[in-house]
Amino acid sequence: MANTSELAKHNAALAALPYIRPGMTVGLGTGSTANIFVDLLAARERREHLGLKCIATSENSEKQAARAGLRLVSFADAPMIDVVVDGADIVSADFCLLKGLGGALLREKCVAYRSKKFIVLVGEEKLRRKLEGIVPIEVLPFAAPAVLREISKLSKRAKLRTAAAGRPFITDNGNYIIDAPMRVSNPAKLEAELKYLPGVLETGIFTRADIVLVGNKTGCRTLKNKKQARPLLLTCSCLAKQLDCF
Ligand code: A5P
Repeated sequence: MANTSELAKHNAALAALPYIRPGMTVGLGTGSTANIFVDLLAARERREHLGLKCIATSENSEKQAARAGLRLVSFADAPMIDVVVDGADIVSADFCLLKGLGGALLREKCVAYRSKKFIVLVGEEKLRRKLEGIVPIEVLPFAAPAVLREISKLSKRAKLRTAAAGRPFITDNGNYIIDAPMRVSNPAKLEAELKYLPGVLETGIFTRADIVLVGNKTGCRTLKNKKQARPLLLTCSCLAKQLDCF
């Protein structure tokens, strides 16, 4: 018999399936909840032949999706991502997230921020009024000591993530991660300020989520963000018009 947390993950993943329609390009998240969604999606693809294209956010999710028979594409074949389904570590009341405890934050953000709809799967225990917790920050190994010194001014307990035998944890992109416990009062501002430090490649602060599916042991409730974020491609086209580019 599955425990409550597993049931909650399963129910959230199940609730994401109706958002997937034939021919869509689907971003596949990383982590234990996203894994459940990938298996459910693959089973539906086998049953219904939806002709989905999938873009993975980590080597793990790519391997899992390939094993399950989903068709994988890269950004070269996916000019627009219809929907991304991923987990999160913390979700605040204003639909901001902390992600990256699994170490895949950089590719996760590359995919999520380029999607038309970003769906997040969590259990009740991850909901908070304000964003607070470990902020993972992916950094270039060359600059890691400098970035750690700088980030330590914001978070005294910031430290380099380690793996086996105390060696630095290495991401799929060959980088390090600094884990910085913080209370984030202004997520958008902190996201931008951290990105301003040379050597910081990405932060686990996500300032967009369109739908949060909150699983529990008997079902799932849906939180909808009324503020619709625009995919980056549209934002860039508007910017180009304003700046009179091209
Ligand atoms: C991976 O880098 C993370 O962002 C995960 O999406 C997040 O840690 C949630 O993972 P679980 O679904 O395993 O809790």
